[in-house]
Formats: sequence, C-alpha cells, structure tokens
Amino acid sequence: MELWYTEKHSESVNFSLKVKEHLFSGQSEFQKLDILDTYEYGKLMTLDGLVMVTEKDEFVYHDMIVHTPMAVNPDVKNVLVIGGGDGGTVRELMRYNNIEHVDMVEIDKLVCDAAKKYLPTLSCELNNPKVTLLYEDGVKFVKESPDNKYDLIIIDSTDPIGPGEGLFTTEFYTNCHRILTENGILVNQNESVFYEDTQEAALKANSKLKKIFPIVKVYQANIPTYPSGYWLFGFASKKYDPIKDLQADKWNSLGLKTKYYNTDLHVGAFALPSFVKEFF
Ligand code: AG3
Repeated sequence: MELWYTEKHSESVNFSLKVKEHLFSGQSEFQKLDILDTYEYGKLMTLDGLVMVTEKDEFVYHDMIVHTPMAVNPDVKNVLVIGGGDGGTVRELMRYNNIEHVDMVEIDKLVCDAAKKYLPTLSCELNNPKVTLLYEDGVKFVKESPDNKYDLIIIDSTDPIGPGEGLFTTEFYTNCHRILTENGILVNQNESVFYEDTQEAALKANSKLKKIFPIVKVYQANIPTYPSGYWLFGFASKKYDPIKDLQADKWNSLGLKTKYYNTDLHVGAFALPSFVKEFF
C-alpha cells in the first residue's frame, strides 16, 4: 500500500508527496503537527496539514529570510524572531559573530519539541546561549516590548489562518516598527500571488507594511513545496533600501557558505516578473 501526503494548493490544484513513514502526529492547544518522512523531500513538518518545512528545500526559505536583511545591515546585533519554531532561521542567524542576542517568540512549544526530536539539522542552534526561547504569542510580545530594542525582526510565520493570523495585522506591524531601532529592518514570509488563495494575504501584508514603513519591497524565491513554488518575502525598513544599501563586499568578506543566497541573487530577487510587479 502506498502512502501519500496531499496539500490543497488551490481549489483545483493538489500537491502530493509519496511518504515512507508517518513519524509523529500531535495536537497542541494551537494546531495539529505532523512529521512525515518522504521519498523526495526528506522529513517534512506540517501544521494543520500545510507544509512548513522539508529537509530538502528549507535552505531556500531560511537563506532568503535571514541573509537578505543581513547583507543590507551586516552590523545587526539584536534580533527578534517571531514564530520560527523549527529553528531554521535561528540556525542561519547564529552564523554571524556580531549578532549578540536573538529573542525567538514561538507560540507553540510543540513545534520546537518536534523539531528538536525529528529535524536536528534545523533545530541545532535552538539551545545556543545567545538565543532566548519564549513560548508566547508574538502579538502580545511586541505590544509589551520597549521602543528601539531590535535591529532586525524576522516574521517566520504560518499562513494567516489559525495562530498566525495576528502576525499579518496593522497593529502588530505598528508595534514592530516601534520596537525597531532607527536602522531597523523587518522581513516576513509574504505568501504568494500565483494562486488566488494566497494572493489576498500577500497583497494585504504588503499594503499594511507600506502604511507604516517608508521603504517596503517584496522579493522572491523558488520554494518547490509551497503553493505554486513561487514565494514572496517582504522587506520593510526605516532607512535602508535593500538594493542601494546592499553591502555586497562586506557580506562576501564574511565568507559564509550558503546553498541558495548570494549577493548577485539578492539583486535579482528584488527584480520582479511583470505580472507580479502589477500587484505591488
Ligand atoms: N513558514 C510557512 C510558510 C507558509 C507555507 N504555506 C503553505 N504551505 N500553505 C515556514 C516556517 C519555516 N521556518
């Protein structure tokens, strides 16, 4: 008997992966979490049935969400990660010696526990002493944080349904703006415009950010296991332009080996296809 995992990518499109073994299934007070071992993509974590990470393509997402802002301001010291319980974002952040501290606010402890057990290549830096792990609601956390605290905020969220919904609101982005330093940069996973199902979320996130930050851009990456494979990230900042202020030489001098990101690709990632440009 063959076992297949399927996520509905649109009303009339399904995405399926052939599964070797269903390793774990758990229900927290927030969501249902499953870990599956797949033939092509290695281990896969789903939340409420939707793909969050796979071992094979997570490098694209985590490279793009971390190294893109870090190459614009390589002097970042204090970082806030909202969500990100699998640990992939923190793993990439920990490669920068100048980062002094990361607060990671994940609402669901089950995500970190499952990642620590089943996804060691992602969760390997979650116990780093530079990282404070807080199991709290990110919306509440930013509301209660003091002004000018972080140089970088990374919103490593789910889709805007269920526990991730509040992370796509104007109130949340306003607090993020307030707690960022004057050099502050915010990046988020900004969904996709390819299918209508995620298009509305992508456009709303962008238009809300534009009301709050002077510089707001979207950039793209190919993530095969997310709906349509064409995925967007948002870059919002108080001062830095992601292209004009790209510190390519400085970033390259760090000598980080990255599997997806490089500074040429950084420039290309902000060059949007014509059909996408029309949306933003
Ligand atoms: N965040 C999930 C991105 C959205 C995926 N959506 C979907 N499959 N419908 C990933 C977190 C990785 N650290």
